[in-house]
Amino acid sequence: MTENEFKSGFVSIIGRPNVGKSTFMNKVLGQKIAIMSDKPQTTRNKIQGVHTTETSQMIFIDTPGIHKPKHQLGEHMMKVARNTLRETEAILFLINVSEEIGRGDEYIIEMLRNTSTPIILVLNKIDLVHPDKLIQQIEVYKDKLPFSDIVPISALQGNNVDKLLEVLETYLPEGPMYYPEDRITDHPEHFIVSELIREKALHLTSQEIPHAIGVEVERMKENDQGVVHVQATIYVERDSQKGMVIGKQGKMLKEIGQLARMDIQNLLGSQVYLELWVKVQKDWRNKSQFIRSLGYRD
Ligand code: GDP
Ligand code: MG
Ligand code: K
Repeated sequence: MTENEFKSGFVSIIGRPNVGKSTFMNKVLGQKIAIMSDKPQTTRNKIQGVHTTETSQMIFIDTPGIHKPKHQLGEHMMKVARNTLRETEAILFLINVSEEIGRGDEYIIEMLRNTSTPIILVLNKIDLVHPDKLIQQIEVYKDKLPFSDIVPISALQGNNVDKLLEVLETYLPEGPMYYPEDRITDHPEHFIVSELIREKALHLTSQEIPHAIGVEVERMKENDQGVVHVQATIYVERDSQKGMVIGKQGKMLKEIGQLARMDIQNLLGSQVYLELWVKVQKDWRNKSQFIRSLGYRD
């Protein structure tokens, strides 16, 4: 008998204002709010929350720039939005089923037109309409995009929200628990950013290093020009590994930094200045306190 692997991944939420995105997130997160930061936004690509069950973890993020009228949307933001959509496992496109389709909805449909990421149409506020109306709305929307699934819900009353989460889980690949289950933090981005850096370091360095690498993001701060300054440390166990991560004349570290920076920029929707350090911390894997400070599961 094989045991099913844990699944995890990112999910983007899109919908014009007032369709119920926040209500949906609140319903999903319930009392177990893992991540909901009301801090001034350091990034435009806000993590809305993390939903963890025994079998999966979904990280919900919103899509920057999606609510803005086209003329206000710079090319850069457009690109960021597209990248976000491409890099998530699924897109939840929320509409308000009690209102006729409007320009805001049409705009999002246009934006989603050439996305290869699975799109789930979520018809919200079913508590406000007669079932006939719901069927009518499905007719209006169903051919506008090749939706992977269509799920009616009431985010406010909670109807069918579990079903939506079940559907969503089928789109997640096998993956780690990115956030400890009970993590409460104002800086959820730190952990994801550290994972991105770790991934590059693992990818570029030789076989013997991987498990000895840990990454801690010490600081992320946006300046007045909107550039996010990220300071992070890559931890290794031995001096020899430090040498490998840094590379000849710093070449390896530079490459890790360049690749990670691009991913972080896509994630945050901001320009990023990445400062990377490498430190030897002997036996860091055995120090559970230390591991926890890096955000890993024990
Ligand atoms: P957002 O702008 O997309 O985040 O929308 P909000 O979550 O702030 O919701 C906008 C309004 O719609 C609020 O007054 C919510 O209470 C209401 N709302 C959200 N979901 C539902 C629903 O399923 N049914 C009803 N009747 N109202 C809802
Ligand atoms: Mg909202
Ligand atoms: K943020």
